[in-house]
Amino acid sequence: MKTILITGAAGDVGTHLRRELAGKYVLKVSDLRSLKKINKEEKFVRADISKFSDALRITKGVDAIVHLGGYSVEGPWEGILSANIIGCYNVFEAARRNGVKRILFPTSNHATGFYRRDQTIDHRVYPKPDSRYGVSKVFGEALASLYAYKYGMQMFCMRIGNVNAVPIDKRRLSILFTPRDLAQLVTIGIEHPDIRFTIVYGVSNNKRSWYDNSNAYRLGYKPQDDSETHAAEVLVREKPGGHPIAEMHQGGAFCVAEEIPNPAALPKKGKKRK
Ligand code: 15L
Repeated sequence: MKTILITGAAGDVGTHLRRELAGKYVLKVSDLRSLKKINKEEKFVRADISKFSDALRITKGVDAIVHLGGYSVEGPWEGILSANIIGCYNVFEAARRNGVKRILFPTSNHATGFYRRDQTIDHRVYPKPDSRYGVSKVFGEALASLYAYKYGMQMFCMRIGNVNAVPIDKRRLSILFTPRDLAQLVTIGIEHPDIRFTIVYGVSNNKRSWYDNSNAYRLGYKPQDDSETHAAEVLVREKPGGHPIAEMHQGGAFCVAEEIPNPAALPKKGKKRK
C-alpha cells in the first residue's frame, strides 16, 4: 500500500480526504494544529511547514504528497507569505531532496477568480487571481511546473472549487466539489501513470460549471455529483443585492475581500473593468 502524506490535515478538505482515503492508503497526516480525531491507521506528525527542517522531516519515506497546508482563504500578506509561499516552496523542495516523485497541489478557483461568470475557462487560461491567497496558489502552480520540468517530478494541480456535500449558495452551485468526487480526483492524481505537470479543475459534474474540465476527463475523471439537484433550495435562500464586482466574477467575495478596506479594488465611476 502506498504511503501518502497529507499536509494541512486538520482543515475541512483534509478531514474529508482522510475519511475518504482511509483503508486505500497508509496516511501520514500533518498539521500545525492538533487533529480533533486521529484514526487508528493514521500517523500524525505535527509540523510547521514554514520551517524547512519540519518540511524535510515529514516528507521522508512517502510515495506522494497532497499538500493542503497553508491559508485556505484571503489573509494578511505576512501570513500568506510564510504559510503559502515559503511553506509551499519548503514542501516541494524537501520532497525533491527526499526523492518523493509525486505531489498533488490543491490550488484554487481563486487562482482564476477574476474571470467573469459568463466565461467558460479551461486549464490553459492565464491566471487571474482575485486575492493574495489566489496569488499564492498561482505561485504554487508555477513552482509545480518548475519542479516537473526541471527536476522530473510529477505534479498534479487541482483548482479546487468548494468542497462540501451540498452547495451553500448560488456561486457554489457552479463550483461544488463533493467529498466523493474529491476522493476520485485525488486517486487519479496519485495513481495515473501519465502525469508530468497537469492542471485540472476540482469540481463535480455541475450543470452551472464555469469550467471546461476536459483535461480531468481525459485522465478518466467521472464525477458522480451535480449541484443542480439542490439548485431550487439554494436559490430561494439567496439574498439579492450582493456586491456587483463579487457577483460578476467567478471568485465572488474574494474579489472584494480586504483585511483593510481598499477603495482601489473598486472600479472608478464610468470606468469599465476588463
Ligand atoms: C477556496 O479556495 C477556499 O479554500 C474555500 O474555503 C472556499 O472558500 C472556496 O475557495 C470557495 O471559493 O468557495
